[in-house]
Amino acid sequence: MRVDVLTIFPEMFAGFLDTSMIKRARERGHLEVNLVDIRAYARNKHRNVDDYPFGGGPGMVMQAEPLFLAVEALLPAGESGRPPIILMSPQGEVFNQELAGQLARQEHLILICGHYEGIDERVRIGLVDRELSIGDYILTGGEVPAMVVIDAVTRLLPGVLGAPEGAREDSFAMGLLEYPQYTRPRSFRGMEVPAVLLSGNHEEIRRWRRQQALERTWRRRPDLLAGVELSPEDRRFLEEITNQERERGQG
Ligand code: 9D3
Repeated sequence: MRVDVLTIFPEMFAGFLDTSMIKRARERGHLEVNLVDIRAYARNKHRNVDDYPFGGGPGMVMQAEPLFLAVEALLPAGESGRPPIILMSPQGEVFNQELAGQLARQEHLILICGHYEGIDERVRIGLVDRELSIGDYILTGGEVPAMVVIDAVTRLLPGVLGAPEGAREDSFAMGLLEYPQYTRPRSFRGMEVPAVLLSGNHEEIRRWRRQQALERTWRRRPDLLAGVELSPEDRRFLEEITNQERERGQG
């Protein structure tokens, strides 16, 4: 997959692109990230790409023209089909795992990182196909959100992760929070590894992990349970803990 990133801060991406899974995916040819400095398409000699808002008001607005020129330079005439042009924006649809899966099927993406107080509306009207937010909090710009999207999409590209992880996500465990994990030593500062994990009884271990994942999800993220397929055994277990909780509440 190729991802073009339009930004006025390309240097923000250096550490991200040269570390861990993203670095490996690039080295192995699964991912190509092309950083485009929007200022290279500024008309004025100071390379400004923002201006005052028509109608007045605080702050500066990112101009339309440099973004149009930058995108047009990426799309040589005659190339069949046009990649999705995505604006990272607090007003966008909230990015999630399903959207990551959709984007991972594309051969080419263009991500635009906004800055300043806003972007000239004609970028939305005449250039952008969709807008993505990464959640309801205010950041200083679209660069970190673009890295979030690239990270989540890259690990879904064929060949990027080893088979075990891919298989794990297809499994019934998908959609629940993770069960507690332990490694050596068996005893650490008075905290013991649960005996079931040392028992060697794989059916018991599987059941314990499933129940821990169910209970954790029920307590912390009950909204996720709606999207999970529950076995009759799962339902019995969840009923048991809701009953216990009710008794505790009354007692
Ligand atoms: C202070 C200006 N804000 C008015 C209430 C609007 C605003 C403009 C630009 C707020 C944040 C930003 C910069 N953020 C992004 O470009 C951004 C973002 C985010 O802030 N949160 C979650 N997802 C995203 S995607 C892009």
